[in-house]
Amino acid sequence: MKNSGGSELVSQLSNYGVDTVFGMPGVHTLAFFEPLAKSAIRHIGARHEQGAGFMADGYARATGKPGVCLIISGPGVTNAATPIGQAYSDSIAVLAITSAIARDDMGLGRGMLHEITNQQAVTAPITGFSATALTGRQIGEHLARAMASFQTQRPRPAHISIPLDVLDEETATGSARKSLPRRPGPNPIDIEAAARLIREARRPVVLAGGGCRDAAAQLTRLVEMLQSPVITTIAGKGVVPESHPLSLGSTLQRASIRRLVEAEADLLLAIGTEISEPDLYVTADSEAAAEGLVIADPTRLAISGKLVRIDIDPAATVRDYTPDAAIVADAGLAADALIAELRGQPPASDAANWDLDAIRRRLKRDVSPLERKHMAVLGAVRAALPADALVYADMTQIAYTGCVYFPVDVASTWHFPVGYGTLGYALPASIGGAIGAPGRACIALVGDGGLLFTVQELATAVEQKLPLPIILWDNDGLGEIADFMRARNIPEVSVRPYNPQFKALAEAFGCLATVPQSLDDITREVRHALRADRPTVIIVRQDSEFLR
Ligand SMILES: Cc1ncc(C[n+]2csc(CCOP(=O)(O)OP(=O)(O)O)c2C)c(N)n1
Ligand SMILES: [Mg+2]
Repeated sequence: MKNSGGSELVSQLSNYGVDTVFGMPGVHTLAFFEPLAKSAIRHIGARHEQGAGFMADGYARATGKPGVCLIISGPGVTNAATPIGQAYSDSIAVLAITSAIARDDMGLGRGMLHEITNQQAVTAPITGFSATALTGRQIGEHLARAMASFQTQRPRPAHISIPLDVLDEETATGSARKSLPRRPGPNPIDIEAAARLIREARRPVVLAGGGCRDAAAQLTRLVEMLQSPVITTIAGKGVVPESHPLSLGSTLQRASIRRLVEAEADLLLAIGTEISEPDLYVTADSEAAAEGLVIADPTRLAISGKLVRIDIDPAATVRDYTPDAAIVADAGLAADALIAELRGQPPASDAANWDLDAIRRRLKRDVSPLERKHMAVLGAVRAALPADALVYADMTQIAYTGCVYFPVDVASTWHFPVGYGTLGYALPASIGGAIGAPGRACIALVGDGGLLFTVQELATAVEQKLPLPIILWDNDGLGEIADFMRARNIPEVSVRPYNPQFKALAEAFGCLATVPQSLDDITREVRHALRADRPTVIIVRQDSEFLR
């Protein structure tokens, strides 16, 4: 049999260890499916390419391997653009492989089926690279580049377009690069400079971001050596266990922590974080919180102490702030190098310089009545979950509270679409997570507005027989936007949309569905759902009697 472009792709993916792809077939991708059927790679069919992209994202987060989606040209690409954009802002290794119109038709605007005159350009701004394989040989070249970039750099999604004629054309068999390099370590001169500053600090604070996801043990050792409080961004939630005596959790959004970072720390050690805008939305103060207002415009940190930044992405070490020392390296390798450097001459910083218990008490006090409701529900959910459970959360108010107050002790378990902030993430991403890590508890946490963005993927979850609890926070509308409108005295517009009967909807898809009547009920239902042979939609109404 001839080695077509389609066969070449499938055999290369297999050689890189890809065993699962998410997608939606079409006439343009038939050339993928012929070899795929003969391979060991399983194809998980989604109900929309947006779902397939989020599933690939959720799979990548659960497994640490690239998440692959396989979709058609044109509308497949534009439908997948949103999850690709999300993976870009959250640094997730998503590989989108799509067909494209034939080489001879490119750029002419001939009205071919699924035509985009410049498909590669559609995903260029939301990928590390978007490339078109102009020959069969280039399929392997672009794949090698994608795999190497996932493993060595800040992971960004990649998009490889393969023209129809290249998919069908005979091509030589290429080889997958088996020995890919790993992420680079730090320059010793930079480590020395950073260590000098750290030794001089009395009250250093560590801010750890999503770049530390694979460096939990090293980060924890570093923090213990510095005896410094550690705060994480949302993407970094759990990289040091939040129950650790030095952890202040993912709390940068709280005014008291903001003050601590800005004014009380004499050195901020920021590792694997952009210190990006979504992490800087701040609860104004406890009085405003008591009124239910938890929104303040994000402003940059006004750092008064020294700043040391460590990042794999050179741009992130110098952006927005002027660091006193900057290190370009993998977070874990840099932490190890700092520990080794400081061991000879340990720093004088001491956790006793902080009253961490008082800070924690204040964090617990500074919550609005609505956040208290969220916390009660989140506590009931947490009680049903093992420490390593995967939680995929959507853009809903209960998840915003969860970003701060859902206790997380294991890195890479709280997954929230932080940067791009797209609705509809949680359900399909949790499907990808459940498929990637079948032995682990996995849940989705979603609002009534967000669920309707990707609700059709309930069918995928049923088909895959996933024991997936989907906790639906139902407040009859777009609660967050309604609050923003109210805060600006705008009359409510389109924030109280008509909703379906969610229980009937879930059951129509073949899910189990339940409306808990108490917090204990929630815990029980989540436990039950984790043992079921299909997904369970657990509807928690904000106006529930038991949350009054
Ligand atoms: C794709 C997309 N469109 C619009 C928004 C703006 N947005 C952010 S939160 C939100 C409300 C979501 O409603 P729901 O899921 O019910 O959550 P709630 O705020 O009510 O808890 C909207 C519309 C968004 N984040 N993403
Ligand atoms: Mg809502």
